[in-house]
This record gives sequence, C-alpha cells and structure tokens, in this order.
Amino acid sequence: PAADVARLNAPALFAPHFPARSFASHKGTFGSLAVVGGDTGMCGAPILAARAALHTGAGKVHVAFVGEGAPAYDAPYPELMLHPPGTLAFDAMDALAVGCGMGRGANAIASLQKALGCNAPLLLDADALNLIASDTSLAGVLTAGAVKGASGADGTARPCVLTPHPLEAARLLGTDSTSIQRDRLGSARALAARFAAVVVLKGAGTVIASPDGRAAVNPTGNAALATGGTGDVLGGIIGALLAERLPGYEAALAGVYLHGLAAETLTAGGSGPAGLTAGELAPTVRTLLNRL
Ligand code: B4P
Ligand code: MG
Repeated sequence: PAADVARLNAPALFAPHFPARSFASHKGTFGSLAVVGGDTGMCGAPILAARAALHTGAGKVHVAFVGEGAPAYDAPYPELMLHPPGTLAFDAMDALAVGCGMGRGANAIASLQKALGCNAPLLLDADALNLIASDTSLAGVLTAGAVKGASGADGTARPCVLTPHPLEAARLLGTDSTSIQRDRLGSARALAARFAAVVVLKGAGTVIASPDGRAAVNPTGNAALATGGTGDVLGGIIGALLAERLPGYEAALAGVYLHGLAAETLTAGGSGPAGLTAGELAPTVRTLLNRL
C-alpha cells in the first residue's frame, strides 16, 4: 500500500473508533485490561499505567505483578485489582499491556511468554521489548502470533502495539539510538515490518507506523513529558484503548495524541514544563477524550 505519512492534526483520524457510551452500557462493554509488570521494587510503573487506563475509560483494570512484595491494593485508586505473581488468568482479559517495570528475571520471561500465547490484543513496552530484543525465540513467538495466531473468524491478526523509546528501538533493530534518531520514520517502519506490529517510536515528534504502510507523526507533546513514568502512562492509555476494542493503529494514534495534548494543557495551566508529574497526565486525558 502507498505510504500515508500524515501529521496527526485531527482527532477525526481516531475519534470515530471510540466506543459509544450508551444508556445501557456496562463495564463489560468497555473491556478489561491487565497491566503486567512490576518486579520487586518497581511496582510504581504498572500502577501508573493502570491508573491511566482507568481514566481512559477501560471497564476493569488489573495489575498482574511479576515480583514478590507488591501491594495488595492501590490506596488512592482502590478501583484497581492487584494480583500477586501467577494468580491472574490472562486469557480472561480483553487486552494486555506488558513490560512496565517488569525487569528481565525468570518471572518476567514466563509472564511475557504467557501473554504472547494469549489471543488478546497486546501492548509491549519497556522490558518486554528489551527481552524480545535479547531473545530471538521470544521475537519469533511475537511475529508468529501476529501473523497467524489470535485470529478471529475473519483471519485477521490480533492488534499488537510496541512502544519503544529510541534506545529500546535501537536494541530491537540491533543498532544505536543515534542511528534511530537520524531516521525516525524509517526506523519505525522497519520495526513495524520486522515484528508485524504497530510501532510507536517515542520522543519529541513521536512516529506511529503500521505494518500495512500507514504512518503518522504526532504534533502534540512538549518537554514536560521528559520525566520518569510518562512512558508508563502512555502504555496504560493505549492498553485501555485496545481493551475498548480500538484497532491497533487508531489506539496508538489516539494514545500519543491525547497524552501529548494533556501535557500541553497542563503546561498552559502552569503545571509544566518543569515539575509536571506523570500521574497528573491521566485526569487531563480523561477530560480531553470526553470532549472528542
Ligand atoms: P529508561 O531508563 O528505559 O526510561 P523509561 O523507564 O522507559 O522511562 P519512561 O517510561 O518514563 O519514559 P519513556 O522514554 O518510555 O530509558 C531512558 C534512556 O533511554 C535515556 O537515558 C536515554 O538514553 C534513552 N532515551 C529515551 N528517550 C530518548 C530520546 N527521545 N532520545 C534519545 N535517547 C532516549 O517515555 C517518555 C514519554 O514522554 C514518551 O511518550 C515520549 O514521547 C514523551 N516525551 C519525552 N520527551 C518529550 C519531548 N521533549 N517532547 C514530546 N514528548 C516527549
Ligand atoms: Mg519507558
């Protein structure tokens, strides 16, 4: 298909894919998401993602921790359901977001393998990407699942979205981040082709590339996002949109657009660019998506 590189100027590209919030809707209508990650000492990353998923409108949000010693509940967000390692059935979920603070230990590898074996739409970030970059058998499972697995009756592949920052993209392509940054569009496209997945190459001017040839550069966002945890929040947003049954490319477009616009909105109100915290983004994402 012909390349279609557009600046993502208008929510019209993705807004029609959001689910209707009809009078008779219930939480099942808006899908269940599991955020999988959080090795011992890194529990905050999946919690940030899960909180963002709630504010993005997912029906039910779970966290499946990979490490021991995780909290039993999230006091400020008791709506979240938190699970110790190995206790949540991934195949009961409508989408999985894997990798935030996950580490690269044995439980992380086992959780990633389990997720890759499920039929649910998948978002892979952070250590899920680092594990795939360092293990060709995991990469093979990902590619095979995207091509033939998880297909519905219509034979289409399950949506899969990868969200690397430039260093993670470099690991996946076996190069360095300078080379990635020199050709961001080409790098995102190469990753999309190699892994048969929608790729979100993060950083100023985030590039979204689909294996079908579509690509876009996101115009929203600013330096307020250059702080720890904003990537986890983006993963939770896109994961929620997958649970709400948006196609992978549209979920990625919507997620990066709203995440960046939230940073701009908060900055205009004086909460940035210095000192914006990642967790502050999510309530503003909620306000913006309700205005679409
Ligand atoms: P990690 O230590 O792996 O960082 P992380 O845990 O993934 O952080 P987090 O999840 O919060 O942020 P993420 O980048 O996922 O790696 C960081 C290292 O990777 C850096 O030390 C550096 O070496 C390398 N690296 C990362 N980003 C790089 C870049 N852009 N260029 C060169 N090297 C880089 O997600 C951050 C979110 O904020 C994304 O959505 C991103 O698009 C957005 N964002 C950040 N700065 C922005 C900006 N100026 N404008 C618009 N959006 C921005
Ligand atoms: Mg990250």
